[in-house]
Amino acid sequence: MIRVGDEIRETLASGGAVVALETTLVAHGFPPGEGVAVGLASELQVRAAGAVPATVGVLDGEVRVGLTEAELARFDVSARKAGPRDLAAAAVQGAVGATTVGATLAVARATGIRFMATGGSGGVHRGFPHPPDVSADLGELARTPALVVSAGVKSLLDVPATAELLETLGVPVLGFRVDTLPLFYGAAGGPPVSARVESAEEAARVAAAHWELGGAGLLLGRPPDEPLEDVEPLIEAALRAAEAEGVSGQAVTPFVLSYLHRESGGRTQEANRALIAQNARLAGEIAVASTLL
Ligand code: PSU
Ligand code: MN
Repeated sequence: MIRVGDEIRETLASGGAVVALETTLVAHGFPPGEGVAVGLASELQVRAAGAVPATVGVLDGEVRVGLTEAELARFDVSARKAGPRDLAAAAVQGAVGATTVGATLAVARATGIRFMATGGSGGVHRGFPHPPDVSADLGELARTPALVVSAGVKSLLDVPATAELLETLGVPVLGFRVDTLPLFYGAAGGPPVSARVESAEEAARVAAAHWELGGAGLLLGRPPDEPLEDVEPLIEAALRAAEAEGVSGQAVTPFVLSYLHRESGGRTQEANRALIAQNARLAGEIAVASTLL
């Protein structure tokens, strides 16, 4: 069911550094045709740090760990967004399944990968709508022994509620050289982290200790190098538009991201692109640091 690329399998077997990457942001996080470059840039950043990228997606009846460039290009807007619940059906039905953070973590758990990178993790959607919408990313963080490097939780969500739920689930929320959780585009104003770390090596040591204690996932928030601090009014407008158009469930995040990209004149898109690459680089550095402990 799961096919792991040769380089990734060999690296894992020898205790080397591997970083899992998702495909939902490739297929649904950017305008058509632009996600592939973001995915490739993430892979390059992981390699620049000295680690091996493992991009995950469902293709041709298998869960694939490691994709060629041509394979990555098949994760376009027609791909199914695959959360953890969708992996099996997408594979059996031969669909192209673009994996979320949660689904990528599920595959990491099955293959022994301990690190991944994304833009922003999913969480509790705002206003506790009916029906409630809580990303499956949280459930997988609660059970997968892996560290996820992100710019925190996507700020279109209810970030304080997500932080509380992460605490309930026992998921450490680490801040990379910051005391508060980054807000995806923005760096400031998020809830406090449970611990601050100053280096990739310290993050690797905390993760290793957490796993030794029987813990599972950790979320590490790295603020974007060039944050956008004024996106909140646009986010509120985007969420109102989503509601007015009856957009719900898995479609909300892609709808809001594309609304922001359009209405900000591309500024949120550029910020999103840049922070994904920065997170991939740091995840690679932490994966490498963990092999040296
Ligand atoms: N980070 C980004 N862009 C994205 C995502 C993360 O910069 O599109 C995706 C991830 O795949 C994450 C998903 O798992 O958004 C969360 O979606 P939902 O809220 O529907 O669970
Ligand atoms: Mn959801």
